[in-house]
Amino acid sequence: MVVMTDNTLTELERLMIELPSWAFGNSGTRFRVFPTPGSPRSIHEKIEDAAQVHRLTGLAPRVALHIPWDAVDDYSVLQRHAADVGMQIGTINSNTFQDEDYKFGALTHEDDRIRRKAIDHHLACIDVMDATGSRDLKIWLAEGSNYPGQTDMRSRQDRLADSLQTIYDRLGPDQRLVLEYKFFEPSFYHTDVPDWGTSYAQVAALGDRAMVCLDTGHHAPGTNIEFIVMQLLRLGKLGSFDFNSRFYADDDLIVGAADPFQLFRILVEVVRGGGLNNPDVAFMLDQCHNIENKIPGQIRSVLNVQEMTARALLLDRDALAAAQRENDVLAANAIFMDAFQTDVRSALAEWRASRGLPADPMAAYAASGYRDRIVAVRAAGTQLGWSA
Ligand code: LRH
Ligand code: MN
Repeated sequence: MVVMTDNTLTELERLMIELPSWAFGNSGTRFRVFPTPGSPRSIHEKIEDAAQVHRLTGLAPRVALHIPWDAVDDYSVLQRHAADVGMQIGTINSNTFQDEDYKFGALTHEDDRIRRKAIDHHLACIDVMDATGSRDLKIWLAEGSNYPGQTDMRSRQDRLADSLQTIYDRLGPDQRLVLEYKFFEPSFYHTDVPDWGTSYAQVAALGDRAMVCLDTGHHAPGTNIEFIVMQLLRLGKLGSFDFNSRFYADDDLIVGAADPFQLFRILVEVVRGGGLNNPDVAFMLDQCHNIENKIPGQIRSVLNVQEMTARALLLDRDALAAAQRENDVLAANAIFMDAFQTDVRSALAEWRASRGLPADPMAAYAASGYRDRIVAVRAAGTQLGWSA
């Protein structure tokens, strides 16, 4: 059985992963949203489901909201409900990708009325943050074009910078905005924030409380994502992760499921760059469980991040640095692979049990009867999906 050092256990003890409210609702493919029995009918029920993940793993005390999907009349009531089930409300996500007016853009739109509407939506999201005590406003923009010549990419960047400045100026002293990039979809020719460089350029122009959000599913195939992680940490501009995994595009699959080695390599750079348990670098999941049950899907996800973090912490840095200095290529790679190939699962199970948590959270959830209860209780009413 692998022995985990005190330092490793201390770091694992502090690991905190924010859950996306929308992962608990029905989501789907571009062709169909498959309803799942027991799916939540309200943001309150989404938060109750998120609380199950935290109760069984001790890893996920915060849930991110998406506005307007999770909009309510009184956020202090929602916050009290979250507190009642042991949860906090985290990142507030804006949404300018489902409104008719935003067909040709929102924060980049040529029409001042439409741009103002999109800016006002973000200001309303900051009002929500004031009510929930959330620190981060996460902005992902679906804006771009589908055909060359369709639009002027340069002036859109200028309008985007202006819109973001107006939003940034409204932030409170303890609030931040994180700008998420994505290389394509729903736009297929150009995307206004397609890569880390564009997000960095835009947020660097705003100020210290504007950061980059890295969604692991938003890169062109073959991209060395851990290099981007290294660089953004080096620049002090990595604000948050949206963790998930993919085989092809923005598949939003369970983090670590499609490429566990990539997740390991990313977390090695997080640890090396001082990004682990660093309050400046938020860990969040951004996934959709289209065919698998959602709560165990989220449990599996946070356990995958915990497991790969443990392996990254086991990397023998001194031996690696010595081999790197010697340009001993094979030795360096062997040291790196040794950490990745170290099976930490039974040590983690034992450690969970030592902290009063179930050794096997997946089995504990299956045995809890929670699923049968929600299927029965939620048979009536309308399940939530990702539509405004
Ligand atoms: C865009 C995205 C963004 C969310 C959405 C649900 O693809 O990653 O982070 O707003 O998914
Ligand atoms: Mn995302």
